[in-house]
Amino acid sequence: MNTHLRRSIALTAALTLGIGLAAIATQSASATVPDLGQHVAVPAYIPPSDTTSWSSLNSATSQLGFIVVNVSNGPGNAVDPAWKTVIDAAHAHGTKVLGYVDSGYFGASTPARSTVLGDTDSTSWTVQAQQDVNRWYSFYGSSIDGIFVDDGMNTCGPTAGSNTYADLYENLNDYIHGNHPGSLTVVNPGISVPQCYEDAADVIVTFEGDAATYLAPPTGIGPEAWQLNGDPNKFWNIIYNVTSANLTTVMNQSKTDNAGYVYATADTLPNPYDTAPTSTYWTNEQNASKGTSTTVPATPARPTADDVYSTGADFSWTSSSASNVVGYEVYQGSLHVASVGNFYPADTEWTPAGLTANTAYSYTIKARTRAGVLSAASTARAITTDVEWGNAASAPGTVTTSNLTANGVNLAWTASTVTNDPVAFYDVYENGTRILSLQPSVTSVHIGYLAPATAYSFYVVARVTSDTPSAHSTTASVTTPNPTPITGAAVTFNATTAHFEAQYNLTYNFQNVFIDTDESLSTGYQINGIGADYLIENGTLYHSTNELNAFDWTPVTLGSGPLTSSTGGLYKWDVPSSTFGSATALSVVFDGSGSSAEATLAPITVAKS
Ligand SMILES: [Ca+2]
Repeated sequence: MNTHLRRSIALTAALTLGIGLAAIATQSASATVPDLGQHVAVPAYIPPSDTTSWSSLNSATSQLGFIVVNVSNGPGNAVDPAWKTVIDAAHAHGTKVLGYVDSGYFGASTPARSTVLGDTDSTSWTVQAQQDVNRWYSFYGSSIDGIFVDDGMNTCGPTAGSNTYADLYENLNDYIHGNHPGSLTVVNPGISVPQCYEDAADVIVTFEGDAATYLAPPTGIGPEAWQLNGDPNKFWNIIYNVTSANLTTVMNQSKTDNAGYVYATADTLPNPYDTAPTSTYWTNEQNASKGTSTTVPATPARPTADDVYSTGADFSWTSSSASNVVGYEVYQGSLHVASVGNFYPADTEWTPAGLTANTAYSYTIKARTRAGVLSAASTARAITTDVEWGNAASAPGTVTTSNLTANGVNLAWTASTVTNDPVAFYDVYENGTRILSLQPSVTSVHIGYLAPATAYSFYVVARVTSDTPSAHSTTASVTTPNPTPITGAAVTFNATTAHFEAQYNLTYNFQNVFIDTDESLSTGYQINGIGADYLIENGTLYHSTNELNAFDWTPVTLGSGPLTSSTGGLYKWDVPSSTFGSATALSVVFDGSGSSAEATLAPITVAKS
């Protein structure tokens, strides 16, 4: 099986969080449509086998800004050759390709989301997200142009005045930019957010929903003032169920809402992102995203480096007073590294993330009009970052390991005791490679994505604010066990309940139960000799759409469940027998996929008792 159900981008309406209500703009303020030059950006959760959709994307004009790819709620467990083909082709076409990373709301939603290791705390989600970022670049290399962070929160913090949530996204954003210069980052709250999210990512998804909601947003859903007055390149709106007849209206609304990135699709729930627009619709969408004015803005002033330090510099430049200049593009040499809003009447300011000490860099900027026309490049500003001047911290204390499983281990250390300069990060090294950079308050982590039957060594380094590293901590070594992936699989089927359970001994993004209810291979999805008419994937039951052997499913609503528990990897599901109609026997295949190599058991057949 090489396709899976993709969770759609978070359907945030279901999220039980407060909505930032500050400064909701009225939709009627602008009668005429602004001349906004946009880019189309596509959540391309499209099976690589859908050559029609991929051909459409890979024939797009330069109006296509970026696409988001999602192998398995993230990068999967290894390079997928079919995905590599479409990712490489899109990148070669000039389209930026962003890898999907789940932030799980950093565990702060209700109910709390779990990492693949089963943790719900914000540090564990940070660890998994950083590891997922590393794996996208490790698997798909230079064809990855950035990272899409799903499941963004939409309040600044848990209480008024707290910025805890926004800071978690900002720290992840800095990790991505610092480790991958020039990468484009996106965060998806799916709804308008307060301005505390301004530095959470390069681009923020401030609407994800259907056309009807987009065109007549309920209170609290429409764009906030800082979006309407900000740099359009900061905002992406995603609208599904857009008919051909409605396309122009929706695209005009996105310009009125000042969204520099937009996606309209005729596709609908449950997964509006598993196809791409084609033919006339696609052409019309790209054309509608263009600006019309060709006025070239004045060349901006040369940026000033107000302060240069070992990991960065504070730049500023005189803002343009021209009302059509909405932002600037910043280049480090020939590499585009940022879009920055025009701060007029104040000076515009920008700070890069994670420069290397004692290294020469050169920066230029270009002004950008609302219609999307760029100026000539400014005179360059050359800098050389400072040397690592600070006092190194003492090495972190003894590293210990616990809770070793086939795919994970807990690592703990004691904080550096001598810190003449403040510690900025604890860096965790796995087999000599830095895999995590953590806030200085963190001294224990649950590391995932280990391979079974494999030797690992870990040490920790403290890095102070001037980037000077400490000596290594002691090294801890472990060898992971090699369990049978799925054990204890069992099915019971009586007049009232069908019960399924299995012990999953490896971590997976998807715990699957394929169920053939008519004992016919020629109905439903074929796997290991059964034709599955139903599928349980994690906490959801699906019915096959009955297209022969297609991986195409529709959710089935149950009164409760089907998942009743998953403690320690022992998954138990109950489904009312009436759901399966007149079935007299069930043939069942248990399966796990995603972050570990796929495991698929032989069918278990049980007659109704
Ligand atoms: Ca069947």
